[in-house]
Amino acid sequence: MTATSLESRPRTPYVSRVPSDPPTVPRVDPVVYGTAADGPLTAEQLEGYETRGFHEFGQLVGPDEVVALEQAVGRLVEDPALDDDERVIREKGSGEVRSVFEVHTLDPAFAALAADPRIVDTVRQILGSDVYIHQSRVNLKPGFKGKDFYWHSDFETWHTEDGMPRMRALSVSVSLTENFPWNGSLMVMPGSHKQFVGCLGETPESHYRESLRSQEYGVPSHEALTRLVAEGGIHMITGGPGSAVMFDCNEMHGSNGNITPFARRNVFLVYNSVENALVEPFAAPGRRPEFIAARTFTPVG
Ligand code: 6CS
Ligand code: FE
Repeated sequence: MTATSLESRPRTPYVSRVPSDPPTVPRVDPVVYGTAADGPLTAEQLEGYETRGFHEFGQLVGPDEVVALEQAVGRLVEDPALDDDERVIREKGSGEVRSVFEVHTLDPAFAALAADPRIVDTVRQILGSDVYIHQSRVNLKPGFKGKDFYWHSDFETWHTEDGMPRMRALSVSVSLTENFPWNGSLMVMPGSHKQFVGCLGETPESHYRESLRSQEYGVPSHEALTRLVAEGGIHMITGGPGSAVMFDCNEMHGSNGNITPFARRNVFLVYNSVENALVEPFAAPGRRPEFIAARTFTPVG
C-alpha cells in the first residue's frame, strides 16, 4: 500500500497498520451498551466488565455438555472432508491442528452453543442489541506442540482487516479441558480495552494465511504492552472444563505455548452487534474470507 493510499483509507478514530509511529488513542465507544434491567448480569457485574474488560462466568456448561462438545471436536478433526479445508489451521512445524474455524456452521453441537440463552442473553445485555456470530473457532492448543498466540487486540484486526466499524463486539471462550496456569491458558490485560493501540506495518495481501498461525502484523509495540501491564497488570483465565469467560473485542490478550501433556482446548464464539455490521476493511488491501469474518448478519438466539 503506497503512502498516497494512506489518505484514501476510510476515516476512523482507530488508526493502525501504518508505516511509522502508530498512535495509541482513548477508546471512544462504550463498553457496556445495556443495563442491569436488560439481562442476567447485575449492576456490579456490569461495572466489573466495564472496568476490567472481561467477565468470568465460572461453570457455564455441565460435564455432559462438555463431553458432547469434545465429541464434536473429534468429528471435525477426524473428518477427511476437512483435511484440506482452509478452515482447518495447522501449527507451524508439527502440522497439528491449531484451530478450526466456523465450527458453529460445521456441527450442530456448536450451533446450539452459539445460540444458548445462557450465553446470548448476557451478550445481548452487554452489546445492547441483537447479535450475530462474527467468527467461531476451536483452538486446540495440543499438548507439547500447541504454539502461543502473541499479545493482540482482536478489534485491531477485525477493524483493519474485516471492516468492523466500532467496538461493539465480544468473545466468549468456553473451556473444553482443564485450563491450568501452565498449559497455555488465556491471559488478559485488565483495563486495556479502554485504549486502542495502533500497530506498525501495512497489512499484506491475504495476511490471514499467516496471521492465524503466527501474527506478524497487528502486533502492539513492547512500549505499548509495557504501559498497559503497568496500568492494569496481567490476569490469567484458568478453570475446568465447562468454565467460560467473556471479554471485550479490544481487550489485549494472548496465551503461551503448551509444553505440558495437557491439551488446552477452547471454543471461541465472537458476537457482534447487528448495529455494527461489517463494512470495508479500514486498513487492508481486501476483505478476509467469510469463514473468518461473517458477512451474513442474521441474529442468533
Ligand atoms: O484474526 C482473527 O480474527 C483471529 N486472530 C486472533 C489471534 N484472535 C482472534 C481471531 O481468532
Ligand atoms: Fe484473539
